[in-house]
Amino acid sequence: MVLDTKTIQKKTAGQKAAEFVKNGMTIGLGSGSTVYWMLKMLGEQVDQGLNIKGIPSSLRTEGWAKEFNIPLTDFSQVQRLDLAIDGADEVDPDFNLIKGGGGSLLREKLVDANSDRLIIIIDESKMVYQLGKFPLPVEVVSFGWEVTAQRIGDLGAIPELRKKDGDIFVSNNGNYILDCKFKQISNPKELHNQLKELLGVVETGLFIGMTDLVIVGSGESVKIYE
Ligand code: ABF
Repeated sequence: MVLDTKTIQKKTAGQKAAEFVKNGMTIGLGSGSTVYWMLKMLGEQVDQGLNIKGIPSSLRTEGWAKEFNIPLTDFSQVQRLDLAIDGADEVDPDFNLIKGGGGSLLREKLVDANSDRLIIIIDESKMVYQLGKFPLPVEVVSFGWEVTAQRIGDLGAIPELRKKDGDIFVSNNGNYILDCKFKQISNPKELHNQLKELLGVVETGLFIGMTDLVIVGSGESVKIYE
């Protein structure tokens, strides 16, 4: 199968990230198509004897991890992860992220925040000077989502209820996602705090001050930023 340029970048970044996984580690397994390649590589390393456990950040990731024979655990067994590896929709020069394009932002944040180290893996298109071109996913309680959307609108956004195949998209946690288009996000931390204060908001796709290392697929190689 011939892979397009973006897919090659995702694959290269994902495979590189797997090199950071060491024997005995408990790993946070992020979500998305770049993470898929990391999981595939990890599966090969597990076949060769690598002893790790992973906590998946979405049902889709859980399915892939099982397909690749990666042993899984959960937060009833493990309080702290050694390393989390996750994708992103946008990354700014300060390593602030927009995540949640795949709809798993809450579980991703729980996994990423409870890890000693977070590596973000992306293709080149995800690097931006300022966050906000990608509509910010905000997970909200389904009850009264219309009112919550109005309050988010008061902050300067145009929120759109996420749908999939014509139906309302429901997250792995039973919530809705509002994709919020802001003119610009000049202060991600402040915006995150303002959104979190709104009743009905469960979590935002802004991941601030969490990332330690960014691996960007570039051609057949990678660029690493830390
Ligand atoms: C998850 O997957 C999400 O937070 C993000 O939306 C997406 C990353 O995109 P990709 O599929 O391009 O890796 O990490």
